[in-house]
Amino acid sequence: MSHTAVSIAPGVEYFPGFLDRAAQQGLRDEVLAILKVAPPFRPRMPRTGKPFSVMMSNCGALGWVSDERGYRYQAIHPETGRPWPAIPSRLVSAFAVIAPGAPAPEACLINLYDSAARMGLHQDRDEEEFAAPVVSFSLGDTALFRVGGLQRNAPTRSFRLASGDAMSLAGESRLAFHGVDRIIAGSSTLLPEGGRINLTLRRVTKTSA
Ligand code: MD3
Ligand code: FE
Repeated sequence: MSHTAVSIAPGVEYFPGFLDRAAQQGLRDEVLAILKVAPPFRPRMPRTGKPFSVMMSNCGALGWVSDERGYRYQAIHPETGRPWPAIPSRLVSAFAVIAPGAPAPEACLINLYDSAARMGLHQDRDEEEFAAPVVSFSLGDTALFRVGGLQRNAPTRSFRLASGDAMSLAGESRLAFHGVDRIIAGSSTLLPEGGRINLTLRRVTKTSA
C-alpha cells in the first residue's frame, strides 16, 4: 500500500487518509479499551494549575503528564498509579511506515478533544531526544491545526486534520510552534460520542548510537 506525503514545510509531512476506515475503526476500539485501563485525566498548567480544555491519557513505557509541578514524562498514570498500557501494534507498525529507521517510540500521548477543546500554540520540548521524528494520527472530528516556525511570532499555516490523517515532524520542524484552533463538531461519525482523538508517538530518551 502506498501513501501520499504532502510537505507542509521543511520537516512537516502530511499524510491525508493514511488510515482507511477499517483501520480507523480498529484503532478506535483499541484506544477505547486503553481508556478503560488508563482513564482520561485533565492536565493542569504548571504553577497556576489552570486546567487544560483537552483531556489526556497515554500508552507506552512513558506518558506525558502536566500539573502544578510541571510538564514531564512518567511511567505511571497520575491518578491510578498504574503503568501505562502498551502501544497497540498497529500503531507501532504505522509509525514504522511513516518514519522508517526511526528509533522505536516510547510514548504515545492520547489527546481527547470535545467540540470546545483547543490547544494553544506551543513547542514540544519535554523530550531528551529531538533528533527522532514525532508522528501523529487523528481520529474522529476534523481539527483546524496551525503550524508556525521556531519562534512564537513567526507566520503560521493552517490546515485541517481529518480522521485517518497522519503527520510526521522531523528535522528543523521538530521544534516548530503548533496548536489546535478548533474542532469541527459533527464532521466525523467514527467516535460514538463525537469529538476528536489525537495519538502522538514520540521518542523520549536519547538513543545510544
Ligand atoms: C508540529 N497535539 O500533543 S499533533 C501535542 O492535534 C500536540 O492533538 C496536537 O500538539 C493535536 O503536543 C497536534 C501533530 C503535531 C505533533 C507534534 C508537532 C504537530 C507538531 C511538533 C512540531 C510541529
Ligand atoms: Fe504539540
